[in-house]
Amino acid sequence: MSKLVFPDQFVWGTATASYQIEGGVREGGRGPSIWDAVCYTPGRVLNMDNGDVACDHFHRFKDDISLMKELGLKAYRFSLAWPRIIPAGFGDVNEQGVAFYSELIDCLLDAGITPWVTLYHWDLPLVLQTEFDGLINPDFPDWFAAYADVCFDRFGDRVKNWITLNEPWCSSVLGYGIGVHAPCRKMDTAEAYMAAHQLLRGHGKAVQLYRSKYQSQAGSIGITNNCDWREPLTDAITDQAAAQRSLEFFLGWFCDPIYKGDYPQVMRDMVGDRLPKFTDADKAMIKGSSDFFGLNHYTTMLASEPTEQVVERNIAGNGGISEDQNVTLTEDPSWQKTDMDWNVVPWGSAKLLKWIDERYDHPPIYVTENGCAYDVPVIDGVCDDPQRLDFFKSYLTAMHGAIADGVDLRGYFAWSFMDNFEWSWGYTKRFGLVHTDYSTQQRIVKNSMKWYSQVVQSNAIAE
Ligand code: PNW
Repeated sequence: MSKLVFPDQFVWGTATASYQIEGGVREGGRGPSIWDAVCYTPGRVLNMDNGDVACDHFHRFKDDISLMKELGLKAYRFSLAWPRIIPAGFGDVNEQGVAFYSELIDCLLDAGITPWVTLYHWDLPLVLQTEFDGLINPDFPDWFAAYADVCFDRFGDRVKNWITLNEPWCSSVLGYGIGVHAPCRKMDTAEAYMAAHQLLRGHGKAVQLYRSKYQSQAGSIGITNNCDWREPLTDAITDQAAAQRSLEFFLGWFCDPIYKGDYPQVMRDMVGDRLPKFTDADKAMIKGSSDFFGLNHYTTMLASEPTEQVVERNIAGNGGISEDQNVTLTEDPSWQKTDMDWNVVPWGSAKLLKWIDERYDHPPIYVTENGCAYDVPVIDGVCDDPQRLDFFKSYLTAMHGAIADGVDLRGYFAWSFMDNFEWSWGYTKRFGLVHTDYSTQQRIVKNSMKWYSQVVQSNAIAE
């Protein structure tokens, strides 16, 4: 049996996010977030599920970390809930919230697990939304940097890997363009572009602060963006251009400012005045503001030149603000799908990694999320999920190929450590490598996790 061995020092882990697993939303001095409000608004989340209890990780984090240790996991990416640390968004620090995360971080380090900490994974303190318009307020970067300052100050002695924002594309497009994520705005596409703009400025400001004030902590800091792959439907030059345009609207939107200093030209041309402009000071602050390239990747679509102007804005295919990019997205009927209806196309991940490598001049890349939803029953205490195992095996094999092809991929975090609250889908989509029984809070290690644990421990995939 041959083996695909990963580079030495390759970082292996799993990922979660605060609102999706913690629960304890009214405990420990936590303030409400925009997701608490959305969950209590009829029609927004399937079954009106909410994060009040979730995986009860707030109370069970020690057991969860013991399980990670038992499984030999080496790194763990999780997020801090801003409303636990600064419940009113800015101003007073909630010491109980700081103590909670401090204990969690110590517990990870005691277990020999490296923490990778995301500062913002969508749970904005509610008051920033209701009183100040949230992400579209030009003061957002100041609030975010002040919050980041507290986190660096309190946790930076122990945390050396920081991610400022998780998927600003989702916050902007799903939160403001399509309205399926908090704060569920969808009136005006200019708001989506403004949210993205202030998120990028906030990221830049937090990084500037970290690099100037906390240099002695000697950590690294970056941002995580999400992107699907876009494969041209045909070889036609117009379809190739459509695929490229779609990638620039998806990933270039957030990464061109960071690696090149401004939004992609195609976006400036097609979005016009609704796309905000960076000042020279913003450009200088944002350019070069990521020590590594954080990538969340889930699926692939086929892209082609539309026969008529796209008018419908649709979440199907994660098309973003589709009418602005004017690309037709389709799928190959032979592709398998996960419970999210997302296509399983492992080679798309290798092509995307190569595209990033070329466009952004060979950055060190960490895949900070990749995974799939499949609902598999537990029978006699066993959760046998071969589809998930195949998903991880095929994607990791493709990514290994990208490394062989020269891409500087340095780490991989499977989404997710355990089944959890899947945003507007509530608890109906199970992404976990560990099964969560929501009635008993029992964790059951799925067979895919047993396999992944072997991969992590051997730094290789057995073919
Ligand atoms: C990511 N899309 O969300 C998030 O970072 C996780 O919190 C989430 O649980 C996971 O992926 C699975 O969904 C995404 O429409 C949500 O392109 C939607 C999209 C992408 C990522």
